[in-house]
Amino acid sequence: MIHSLLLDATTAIAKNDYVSFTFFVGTMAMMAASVFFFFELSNTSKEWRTSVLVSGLITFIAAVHYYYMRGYYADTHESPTFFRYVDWLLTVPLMCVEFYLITKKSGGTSGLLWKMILASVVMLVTGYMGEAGLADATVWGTVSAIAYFYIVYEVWMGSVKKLASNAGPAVAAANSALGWFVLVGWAIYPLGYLIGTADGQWYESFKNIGLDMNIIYNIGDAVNKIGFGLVIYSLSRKAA
Ligand SMILES: *C/C=C(C)/C=C/C=C(C)/C=C/C1=C(C)CCCC1(C)C
Repeated sequence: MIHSLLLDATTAIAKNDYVSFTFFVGTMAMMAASVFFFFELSNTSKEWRTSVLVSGLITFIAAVHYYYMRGYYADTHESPTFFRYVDWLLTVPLMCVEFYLITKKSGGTSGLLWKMILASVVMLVTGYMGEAGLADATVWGTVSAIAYFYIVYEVWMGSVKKLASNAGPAVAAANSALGWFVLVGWAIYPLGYLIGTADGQWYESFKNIGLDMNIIYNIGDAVNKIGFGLVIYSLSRKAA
């Protein structure tokens, strides 16, 4: 009785359905991380409170989207591309805000923030057009990648890097940790995109070795959103 009630309320996940499983675990991880960041706000110094709050907002927005994406996938077994990109359009600009907040004291400007946000929006809107099949996936994926490399450049070699170095060793170290997330962690996404938009023989080969775009995106989101938040959190403890 209780068993069947539970099955009604929560679509059962088949044993080998890794896509559904990662949507489910992703939802829980984002929820748990949000609770953590929000509760820690009360013992975070005033100087870092906004940064930790933004970490919590990023995982919270993702938690809500994951809740929907999990349900959408369970019902239709199709990729929730639209929800996915709405999530990213809200959370990736907030990740740019984190760079602004940690460099503000050493001269980070809103002009630089807007350039980063603009690059992230270009990266995501062009990526969406390719992935949703509204336009050529290779052409728009390439445009998206150029915008992505601009963000990598800013964080590794550009203004963000310089400002972070001037803000002292704790901020400089946090910026290079975030830089690794942007360079390696974010590179997970174009890999998912290649798999999701591949056709013919390529598509079959990816499927055969069990690679699926949604699994890759779900792992990427958990690593990047929670990881980013934890870098900011530990900065808030070191440089109190
Ligand atoms: C929390 C969500 C994050 C950090 C999402 C990041 C997404 C990307 C870095 C996506 C990049 C893409 C390319 C560089 C080319 C192909 C299209 C995209 C949008 C998958």
